[in-house]
Amino acid sequence: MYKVLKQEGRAKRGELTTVHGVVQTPVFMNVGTVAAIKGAVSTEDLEGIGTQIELSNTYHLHVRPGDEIVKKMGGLHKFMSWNKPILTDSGGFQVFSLASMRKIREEGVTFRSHIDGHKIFMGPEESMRIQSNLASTIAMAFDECPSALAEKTYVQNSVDRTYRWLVRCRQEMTRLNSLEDTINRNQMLFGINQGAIFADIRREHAKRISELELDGYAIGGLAVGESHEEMYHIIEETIPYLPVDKPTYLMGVGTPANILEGVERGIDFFDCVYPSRNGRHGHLYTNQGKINLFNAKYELDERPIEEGCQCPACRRYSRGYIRHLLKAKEMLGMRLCVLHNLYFYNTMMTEIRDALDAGRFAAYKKRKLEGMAQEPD
Ligand code: PRF
Ligand code: ZN
Repeated sequence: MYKVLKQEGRAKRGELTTVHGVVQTPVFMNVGTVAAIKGAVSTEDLEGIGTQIELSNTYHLHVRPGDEIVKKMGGLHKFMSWNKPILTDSGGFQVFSLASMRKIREEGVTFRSHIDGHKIFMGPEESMRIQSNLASTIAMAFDECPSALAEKTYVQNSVDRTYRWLVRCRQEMTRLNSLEDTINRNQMLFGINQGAIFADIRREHAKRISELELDGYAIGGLAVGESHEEMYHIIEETIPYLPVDKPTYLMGVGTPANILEGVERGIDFFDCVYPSRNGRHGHLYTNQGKINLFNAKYELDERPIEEGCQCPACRRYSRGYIRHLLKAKEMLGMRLCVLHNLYFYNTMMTEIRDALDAGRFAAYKKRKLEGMAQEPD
């Protein structure tokens, strides 16, 4: 059940109640593709930095260790020891971005595993069955994410097929949720809007999927090569045609600035690999802009990554020390950097929710963007 608690323009402050607990939105989902947060971050760490919801991937877990194994281990929550909500992406996007030799037909997609090259078929029913075996809180519909460069007729045909796949997803999910031996019989289903950069296709598709009364709606197919301005424009064109009383999710986005712009346009859920990926490379977010700890100027820097930050890295360690760990390729260096970045994202989301609660999101956004645009010392 989802409730809008407060609105400021199109921006929503919401609350999604699930069988695994309540999610306060807007929220950032910490990405654990293979049921692991890269950078040696444990689920206990996630709890410590205020993570509300974790994201994993159908495709990766199907290939390894196998969704049947996860089911036998009691489902993803028990398997990875995380009792808060988990959203699983459907495999659609990963098949298109990772796997090789894919062939798309009405039934689904045939492709080769990126691990050992064996042939796999995945369609809407397979994706739903895998996600049901994983027993995530929220399952994503199986979609095709067309390239940002695809021609309009290709995109129109693809989106029509993605719609038919969604209807099949919903039917299969209803069936799976009615089975005795399904672990999470309350699994939710989010539909995914597609249409590349064609506003008219996006709008039509948004209207059609809204009629299906799903548990939530994602905007997919963005942040795949188009400009930020184009992405913001497409969100503005699409959101008015999705139900206000359902959560919205902007898939795979993005930078802190992208998130602030997304919230302003009505998005509830975000996920992105940036905080963990950048952290592993010593690129750190601060309210005074990004810093790169590999820079020689931090060698004798006794300050924490960010003054006043309450993350496990900043509470104890200096920039100079963490820089040394990174240069020595010690795992602790990466781990501390990832923890700081995830803490930065989660904290920003708390600030966003507080600002929305207080009816001062616009002012908060302006101040935050100005701070982050600085050149830190
Ligand atoms: N579809 C799915 N997952 C996704 C995307 C999509 O379009 C994107 C696009 N940014 C990220 N993850 N299923
Ligand atoms: Zn910190």
